[in-house]
Amino acid sequence: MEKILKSADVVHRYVNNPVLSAKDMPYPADLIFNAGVAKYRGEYLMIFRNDFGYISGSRFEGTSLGLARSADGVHWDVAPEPFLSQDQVKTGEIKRIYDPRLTVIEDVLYICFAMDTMHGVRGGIGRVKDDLSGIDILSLSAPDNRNMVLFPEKIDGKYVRLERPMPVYSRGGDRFDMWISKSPDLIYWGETELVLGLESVGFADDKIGPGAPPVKTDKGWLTIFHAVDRDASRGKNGWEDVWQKRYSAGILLLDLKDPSKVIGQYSLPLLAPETDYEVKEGFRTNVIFPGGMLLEADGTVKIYYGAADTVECLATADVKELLSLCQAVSEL
Ligand code: BMA
Repeated sequence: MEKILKSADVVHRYVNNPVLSAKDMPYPADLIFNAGVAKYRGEYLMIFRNDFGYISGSRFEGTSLGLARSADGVHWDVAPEPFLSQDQVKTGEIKRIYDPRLTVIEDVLYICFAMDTMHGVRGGIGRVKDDLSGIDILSLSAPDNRNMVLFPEKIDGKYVRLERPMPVYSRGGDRFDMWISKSPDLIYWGETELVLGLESVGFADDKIGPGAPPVKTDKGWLTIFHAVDRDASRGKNGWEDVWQKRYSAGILLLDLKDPSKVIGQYSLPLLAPETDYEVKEGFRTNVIFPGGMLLEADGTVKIYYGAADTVECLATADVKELLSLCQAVSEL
């Protein structure tokens, strides 16, 4: 029997979702999803994933990253050319770059991304060029690791990232957790520690991973993550022959001074797939994949997420209500 998951009442999906989809694209596009979003120099910027040229099954001609700009974080203008085209990225070794996340630190815009290579998945961090014409890669992890997100400021003099290594042999199959690492320069990473194990998320039994860059509040770092449960009875779902996973979003609070410490966690999903564009329509149904979270001056939190690996969506919540969902860990 399918376990029913529901979104928290405090979250409101934007009524005109999706905020971006293939029909908004001035160049070939099939799936527009899993975007990173930041407020940068007076506007909202979004860098999104575009899988284009559908062939069959889960095969596409390529993946590029696109750029969109907005004055309100809701309505987006797409740049006429891709931000990073497949041709700019692809080499004999590198297959594609995808699932971008954006963080501004000291007025510099950084991008985290996943990179598929012939020898495994690498998590990358790059500096976005001032004129938004591309990126300079600063570091690439050893395989397999992805879903990196950078905190928006240095903590104790060091850059900090959340990440999701994929230790296939020692954990057995998909059983992946959320980790944290620190760096003096965004190049050398260490002091790695576990933040949250899969077993600490009641609505996941497959894997978890960082979602959007954490948002600073006076109570702690508000942190959204994705959580995956698997059900063998799901079978055919979406465009693929078999798709058994479901992706939801969870929320927790990390200690301001020591973000390796979870100080609060909501035990149920914050967002679970429910609407037609999350559950029924699209390439891989039952997917909510958060990649952006922004706190506005009036306390509204904007949450950006890919839905069904097909479109980019927006949901909002009040920061105080999100904080009150994150009960102290000791009370769970
Ligand atoms: C993950 C990544 C994401 C994707 C998700 C659901 O493993 O590939 O890009 O959104 O699966 O298909």
